[in-house]
Amino acid sequence: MGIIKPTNKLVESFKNLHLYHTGFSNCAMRVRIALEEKGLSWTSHLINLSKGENLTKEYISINPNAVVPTLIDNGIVIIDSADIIDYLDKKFSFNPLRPRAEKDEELMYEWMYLARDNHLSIKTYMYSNMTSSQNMKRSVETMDEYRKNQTFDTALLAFHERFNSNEGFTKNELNKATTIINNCFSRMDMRLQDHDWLAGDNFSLADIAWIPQLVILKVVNYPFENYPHLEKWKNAIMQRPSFKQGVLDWLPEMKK
Ligand SMILES: N[C@@H](CCC(=O)N[C@@H](CS)C(=O)NCC(=O)O)C(=O)O
Repeated sequence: MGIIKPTNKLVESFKNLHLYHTGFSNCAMRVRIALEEKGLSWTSHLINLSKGENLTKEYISINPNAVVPTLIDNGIVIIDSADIIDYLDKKFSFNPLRPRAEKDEELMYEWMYLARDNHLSIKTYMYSNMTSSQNMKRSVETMDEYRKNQTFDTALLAFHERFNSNEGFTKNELNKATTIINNCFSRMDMRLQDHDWLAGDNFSLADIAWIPQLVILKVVNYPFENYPHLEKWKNAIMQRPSFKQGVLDWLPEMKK
């Protein structure tokens, strides 16, 4: 969605960069990695998703989708992780995170949007496989309130309706999500067979968009052994200081 006009006027007075985010959120990881790669300093506002802090009226007045991340740049509010990292790279031209050749840049956008647009498939896979997911079910009252407030992201609302229903996701829904994810990783593995990075010759927003998906899917033992070239790519990214600063430092339980 990019730049939006929030109903919350307070954030419009914020100076410099502020990020509303969550440690274990793939979308927020993207933005933190991009901020670290650019060498930008920023103020952290942690949102606890399991306590429903994203569902409060106050947060919805900043981000109408009731999701993290949200970036504020000197009062300008930007939502959606792909749009945020693109905004950051365009606004701060140093340490560029995009290929120079136009056709490689197009490929970068293709990969980046693919990661963003498959978010609900990954979420379906995660919620279906996480042992703790039953604790993530919302109460009837919370869902009633959410239904009233979630007027923007109808696909996300439908996801939560299904997850919080008595039946949960059907086998078909899980199979569909798994096939989408498998197809993405097969394509990535094929590209990485003879390339170091997803687009162009250097690390770019495409790689930043995808690495968090591997981080979270690892938690539910997604079978990455089926994609040998992804492993080499993942290891190279994990060596970058931005991975430590943007991912591991926010996930103390994963550092062990
Ligand atoms: N397309 C959005 C998706 C954002 C999103 O769904 N964020 C998740 C965390 S990764 C969230 O806040 N979920 C809260 C919820 O599902 O209610 C983006 O890339 O920023």
